[in-house]
Amino acid sequence: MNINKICVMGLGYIGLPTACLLATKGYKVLGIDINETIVKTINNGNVHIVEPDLDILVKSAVNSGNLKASLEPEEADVFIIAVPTPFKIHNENKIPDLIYIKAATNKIVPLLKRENLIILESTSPVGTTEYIAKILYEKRKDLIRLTRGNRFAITESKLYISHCPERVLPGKILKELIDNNRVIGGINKESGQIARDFYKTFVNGEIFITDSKTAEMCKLVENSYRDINISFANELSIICDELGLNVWKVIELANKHPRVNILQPGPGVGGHCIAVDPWFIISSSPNSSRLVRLAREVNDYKPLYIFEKIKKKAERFKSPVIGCLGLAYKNDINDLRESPAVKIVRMIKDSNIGKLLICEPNLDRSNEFELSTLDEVLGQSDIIVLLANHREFYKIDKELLIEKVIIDTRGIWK
Ligand code: SAJ
Repeated sequence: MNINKICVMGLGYIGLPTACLLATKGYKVLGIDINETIVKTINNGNVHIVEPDLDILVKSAVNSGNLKASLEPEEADVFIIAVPTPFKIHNENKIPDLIYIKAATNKIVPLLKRENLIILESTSPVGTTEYIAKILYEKRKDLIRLTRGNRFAITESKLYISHCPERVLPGKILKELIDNNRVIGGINKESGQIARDFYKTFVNGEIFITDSKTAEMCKLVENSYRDINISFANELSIICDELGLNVWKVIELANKHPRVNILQPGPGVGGHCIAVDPWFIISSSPNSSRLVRLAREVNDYKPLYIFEKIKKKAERFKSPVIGCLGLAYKNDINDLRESPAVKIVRMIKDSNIGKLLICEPNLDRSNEFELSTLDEVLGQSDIIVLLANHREFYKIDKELLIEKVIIDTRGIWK
């Protein structure tokens, strides 16, 4: 299959780096986003995301003429869908919301031609790739045929449709896009093979082909695995507090065992992946996913636990100043999605337990909170709460922390 032009639907944390990488490989790439400001920013060679080296890559991709952003897709050889898959609340349960996937699919429907390759990169509940195929079947019977009846089976497809879940770690996206192994799930054998040939042109990692449902489940399992392991570390931190032990030391020593590798406790689990994706497993198998749900509950409880700790310390002061370091969901990024730090800061703000100061070096400003400099926070606070282990905070002179109450949720001053 001869591939020249690629449309990337969604220019977020996955879509934008992917679009840039493909542009630098010589493909003509059109990146699509529903946000006009994002489209303009990218066409000016700028970025709306903090990610190491992404700014340089966007600039060179745009300058080369191979990357353009637009609100509307055009005909292409490959369509990559990299839009968000949030959850919504339904009868008090968190269920996947496929609204953006549906919208992106509907947008490309009239543009599709024979032999187009459609790739879903968004993390999705099991069955979503087939759901896309069904939407296409309903609107483009000239390109795709299904068997009659309820059972889904493609009898003939002039399109190749595959799921290739993204696996990159925010903070290391550009490296991991190239080096990570990939799992590709086709709706049929040819779809998997054609998608693999395409990924081989820009991925150094190994590529494994399977069916689309297995690939979807595989991605959900990866993030649930991490969620469950972090929840163990978070639970240990609460137990060690009760026993008066240093959890960081306990974990460090336990990890000296050749088969033990406990992760790090923190203020909770944030980001748009690990805090969200396990719910896609829970919603499809609610009675059987007890451990997956419990891990979510343990991790979701941690911000409240930290807030209670701050509140207790604040009671010692007449009019305490509480300085919070970090708002992002993890180190050295500006992503606030599902951030436990934001939840904790909101609780402090709403409770009036003291004056709140916040430093987030990766943000110029926040719409919700007033931000202070690191010097202001260190100079004025009685209580310092370390919420994100940003590189700037490791450089803090420890002398400045003497005589302050320290709540270090990340263990950088252990
Ligand atoms: N965290 C801890 N303790 C740890 C590790 C992480 O508290 O020991 C917290 C972080 O502070 C953060 C959250 O967990 O709040 C998630 O951070 P992360 O670095 O573990 O992962 P993400 O969400 O940035 O990216 C994950 C990755 N998945 C896995 O490692 C299995 C990435 O490879 C995925 O591509 C990404 O989700 C995604 O997009 O799904």
